[in-house]
Amino acid sequence: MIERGARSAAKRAVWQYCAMHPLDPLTADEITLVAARVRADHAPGDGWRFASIGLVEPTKAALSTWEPRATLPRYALAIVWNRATGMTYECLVNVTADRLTGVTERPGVQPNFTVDEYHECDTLVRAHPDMIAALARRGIDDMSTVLVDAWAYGDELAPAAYRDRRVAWCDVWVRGAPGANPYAHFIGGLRPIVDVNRMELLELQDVYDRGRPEVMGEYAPAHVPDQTLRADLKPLRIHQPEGVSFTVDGNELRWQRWRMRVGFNHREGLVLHQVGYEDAGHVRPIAHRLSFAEMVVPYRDPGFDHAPRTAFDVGEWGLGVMTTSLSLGCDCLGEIRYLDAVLPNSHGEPYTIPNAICLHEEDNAVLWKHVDHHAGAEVRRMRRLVVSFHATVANYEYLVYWRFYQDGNIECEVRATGIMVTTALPEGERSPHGTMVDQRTYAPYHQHFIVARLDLDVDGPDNTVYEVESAAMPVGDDNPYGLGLVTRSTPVRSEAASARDYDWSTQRAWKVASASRRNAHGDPTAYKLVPTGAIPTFLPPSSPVVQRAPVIEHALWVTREAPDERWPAGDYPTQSRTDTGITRWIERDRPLEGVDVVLWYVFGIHHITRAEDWPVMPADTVSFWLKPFGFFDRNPSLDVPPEAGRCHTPS
Ligand SMILES: [Cu+2]
Repeated sequence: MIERGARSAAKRAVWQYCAMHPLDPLTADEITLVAARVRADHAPGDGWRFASIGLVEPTKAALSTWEPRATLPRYALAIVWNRATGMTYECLVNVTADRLTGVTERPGVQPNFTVDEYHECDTLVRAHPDMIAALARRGIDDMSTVLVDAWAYGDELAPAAYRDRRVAWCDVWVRGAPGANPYAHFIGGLRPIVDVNRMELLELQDVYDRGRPEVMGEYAPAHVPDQTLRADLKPLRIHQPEGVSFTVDGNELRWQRWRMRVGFNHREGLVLHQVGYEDAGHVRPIAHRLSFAEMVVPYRDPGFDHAPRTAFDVGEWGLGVMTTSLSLGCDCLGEIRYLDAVLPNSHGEPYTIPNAICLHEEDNAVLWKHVDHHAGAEVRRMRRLVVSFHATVANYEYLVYWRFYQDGNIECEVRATGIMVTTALPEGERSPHGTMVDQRTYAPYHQHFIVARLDLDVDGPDNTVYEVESAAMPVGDDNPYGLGLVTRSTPVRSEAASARDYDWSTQRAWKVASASRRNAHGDPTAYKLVPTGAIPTFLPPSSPVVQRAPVIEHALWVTREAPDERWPAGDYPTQSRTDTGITRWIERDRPLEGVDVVLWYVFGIHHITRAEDWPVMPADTVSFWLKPFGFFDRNPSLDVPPEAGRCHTPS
């Protein structure tokens, strides 16, 4: 039997289809319908949790035949597990027909952790007598000031006795005062280990007590002692008196010549679909899908407190799940349009994240300019469209900005901010693995690897990726001064050769070229991936994190597009031991020339911690670019008009 409330949700869901695009995220009614169907036909009772419910996106072939106001069957994938047995199931639901069409058992995996488990774990540990006693020995007796942060293990780093369980290890933090920052005071040497299926404390590791140093780890003005806020900032306001220059129709976004669809899911957060640029009356495709498919954050400190600390923020938790609401004038400035996001909790019930995605325009100084001594100056202001979202992952924030420019450039920027993990040291000691940031306190070094999944379709799906490099010509009769510079372009012919590294000495980049279309100058139309932000791993191949996520070992991977190849560190990186993602896929060595390719670009922040990053980090910024490279015949922003009455000298 299906619940009564779910029946009306099902009816509403069906009525919505006519107005929907096949790539639109699942609605609250659809999530309710899917959860009810899965509960009715497969996962009854309270002993089950939903790890996720997400849209199964239609294939490109299906999308190419779709017409507005027609209906493509909507499918959703619900990942559930039985807490009693620990078994995970993938349930495929035909949402349009309200039918469970398939169930796949996935033994030996752990699905992503859920927010419900995070909160239940915190509540459990704080109420446990062993924990209360351990903290009392450290002089902490007000458990309302304590915060317990659950982290997922890599299999090899979990205690052997617990590896077949769903197990979390926890950080313990304490606020200096009610309402103050919990991440100011790390209780080192104390690690609760929890079976989150049974919600049972398995073990409380208690290996040292260094007391609590007198740190100033507060950032909110109410808790920062003896601080006077600056008084010399005059208001800076952005006004667009005639409104914004973009339109939002459902999830379709149009701005200047750009077209795209905005999507969202629990794992990747923001997803951009069908990104194209209108040129001479036709929308030319550039990307079918852009998203972040994984983040891997290994801490580079082998000590007790940090050895298991390698976060897979996309696969273990989900950037969508961690997405926080944005507020006007704080997160985004100016004339803003927001989109809400809808996700399920671990009971399959939908909830809304209001203002999850921000859409706005920004002025970005000069687009192009020339001053002619006779004709005067021509200047154009650069404007960009920004699609952004923010994720709060416990102590850390990731701010993600996709920016679209009038000259065809796409910039993807990530800002890391929030609060670093810190650890107390014995008096007079320093750690070789971190930077001193406060009294006998250091912040361990760590790295943030982000894997962007870039399903580019440059003038259609049939593309070839070229590694492009610069080289100096040898000195000779035709190059007497050694000035000759040439470029070379080498196709990435197949997946076996697709793991590529950045090379500063050749200014290496990668060009994604159409196999069929050429520009007016005879060159293939292309976009170039400009590999800023690539970082090396400094990890031996034997390291557990490399075993789990070898994707981080190279800056670029290229694969043949396959709808089921979405997660480069595997579908289930939680408690994983080895890679089931990208290194498995490329074993097939599929040819890559003139086919539908996906680029996996690995970039990030090599975070050698600074004193200035404490107690709250000024945003650290990293980005990469996708730039048209012969995609247009000339500067496509020649037609950007001057600002009214300015920036232009009439002749
Ligand atoms: Cu960092």
